[in-house]
Amino acid sequence: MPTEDPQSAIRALLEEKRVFPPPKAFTDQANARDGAIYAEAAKDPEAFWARMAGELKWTKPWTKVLDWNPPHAQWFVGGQLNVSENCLDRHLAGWRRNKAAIIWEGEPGDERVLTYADLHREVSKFSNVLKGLGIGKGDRVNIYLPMIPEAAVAMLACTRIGAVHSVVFGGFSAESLRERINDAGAKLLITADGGWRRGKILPLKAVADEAVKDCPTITKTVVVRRVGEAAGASFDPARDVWYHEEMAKAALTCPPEPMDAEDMLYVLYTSGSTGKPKGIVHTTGGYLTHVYATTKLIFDLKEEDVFWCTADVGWVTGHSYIVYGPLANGATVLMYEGSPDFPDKDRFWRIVEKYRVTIFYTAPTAIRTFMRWGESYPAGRDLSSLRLLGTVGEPINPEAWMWYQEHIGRKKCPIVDTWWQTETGGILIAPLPGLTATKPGSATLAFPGISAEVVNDAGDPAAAGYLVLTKPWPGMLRTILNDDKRYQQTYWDRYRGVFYFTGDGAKRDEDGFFWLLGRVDDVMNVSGHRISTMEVESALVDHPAVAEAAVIGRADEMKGQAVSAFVTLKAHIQPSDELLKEIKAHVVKKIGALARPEDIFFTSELPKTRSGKIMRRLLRDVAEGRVLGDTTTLADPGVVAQLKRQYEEK
Ligand code: 6R9
Repeated sequence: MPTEDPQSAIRALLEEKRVFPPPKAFTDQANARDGAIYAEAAKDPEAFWARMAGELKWTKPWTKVLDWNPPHAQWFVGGQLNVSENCLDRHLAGWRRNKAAIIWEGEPGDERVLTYADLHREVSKFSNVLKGLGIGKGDRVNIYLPMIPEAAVAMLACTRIGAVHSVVFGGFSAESLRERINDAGAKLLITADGGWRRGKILPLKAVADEAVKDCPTITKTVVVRRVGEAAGASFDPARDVWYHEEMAKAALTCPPEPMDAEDMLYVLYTSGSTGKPKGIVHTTGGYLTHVYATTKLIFDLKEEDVFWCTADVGWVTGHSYIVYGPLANGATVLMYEGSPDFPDKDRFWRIVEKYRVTIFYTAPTAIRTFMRWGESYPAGRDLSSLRLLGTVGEPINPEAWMWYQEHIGRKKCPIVDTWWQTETGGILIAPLPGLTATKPGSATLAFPGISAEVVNDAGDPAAAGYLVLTKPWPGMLRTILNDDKRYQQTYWDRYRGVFYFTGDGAKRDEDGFFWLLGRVDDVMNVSGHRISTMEVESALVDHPAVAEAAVIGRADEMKGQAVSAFVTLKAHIQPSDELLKEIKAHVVKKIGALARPEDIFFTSELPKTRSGKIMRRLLRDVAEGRVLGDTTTLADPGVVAQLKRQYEEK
């Protein structure tokens, strides 16, 4: 049922006035503590990025920092480097060799620590395994793994030999996996027999088997033994090889392949406003520079930190801030396999206490869940090691921000609210924690070297409107795989190739601070996950009983948005609870559990304009219990009034 006041989150953002200057003790030790950095980078962004890139190891220097032919950018043209060499080999010369690179905790409580030397050896060995399986520079490799160190090993091994990885989140269905494998034309799939989630086994291998049945480009599957016998995974000796068996035979060293700065590094699929997911293309030099610099300055990484980003490596946050950003900085990363409430709701705080985590980065939806569980869970654990907190994925409501600051940060940790997208590669808007004052609910200012603006429809600066980026940046997507036209249409046509259109609404306050207000397109944000309304609609109409469907993201206190579906059934089919369950299950089978509709509402008609367009805005009004907006353009205004009556009776 609709919440009492679904717009309250946005209103709270618009009325927020509190300001928290950076704590002096933090500023005194911060990586970024000279405020001149903003002006200096604004004056010459290319010089700023070149300085950052210069902290990495290049095997051939670039000849030009930026080559900009709108809407296509090339960064560090002519330069060569290897990502795995920068994330691993570069740290082996001194004492960092035996420093923890990855501290891993499995959900059942098993533990592993890989030092930089260990990780380097595992990655080198797996690079040789990949080569032995016929994978070389430019080949596509699909990764469908749980949160285990092998996920990072597989990604880094691809970068070592110049193969392009495409990681698919372990919660996606066989159909979603298949679609992504085929779009990328992957030759190899790396998966596991299973993974652990809330004490249950995720049957990854079974899903992978189902997917690759129709993947003609896949020649082999590498299977990591994570769960063992209990997973009951099948094994096809003609196609499958065990990771541990291949690793046992592999040579210990593998020279890193020199890569051009603009060689493709990875593809990562994300939802857009059509049904088909987009393969976002990231390249080597600019991306690594961007995630290296943002990790160093926004997360203030120091040698002794333990950095924990709770995202899954299947999302961009995991790529940039579990693997590439922190490892390029030589940091210690914590990786956790399972759920925050298993075996109990203090699991995260036990982990912070156990490993003395110093920097903690999570999503607002998780913070709201912790709030609901109550402060006794964090209060019962020693969180004194924490010194900096971060959030990402959706706007944070001021109430959750304040709770985070008080109950997790114990009022001494700055909070960095970081705005960015799969497409941007790395963070673009966020405070520098030693320099920027924070305001609860605001992502504050553009990162040095980044040019962001809020504009109206005409493209003129406005106090409220659309967030755009007015200059290219090193981590930006280069194109959409196999669809450069869609790249141009989605991001650049709206402002004639001059601005990058983010798809987010935003406002700017009197201090120039950015306040993100959510998506303005047909993309929903459910618990920080991007889902397209069209994708869910296609899954719904794929069910034999469904005639037509419209999906909206309804405001939800915990998840940010919840998937709400309006469905008309084919003639002679009667609505029932049974059918409702069946249709929900169908969406899960088509896309994955993350897209399961929270509610499905059967209706005899959908509100449409005279030209036949479904009026989603009105459906949102109905679902959120608002007074109905303008219905004059409707073909039959009675439909929506009827819907509203029905909905309220439910
Ligand atoms: C990194 C990531 C991107 C969309 C983006 C926006 C929303 C992300 C946010 C935020 C407000 C923040 N978003 N961070 N909104 N404040 N700090 O989440 O990538 O999955 O591609 O989602 O998420 O709407 O456009 P992705």
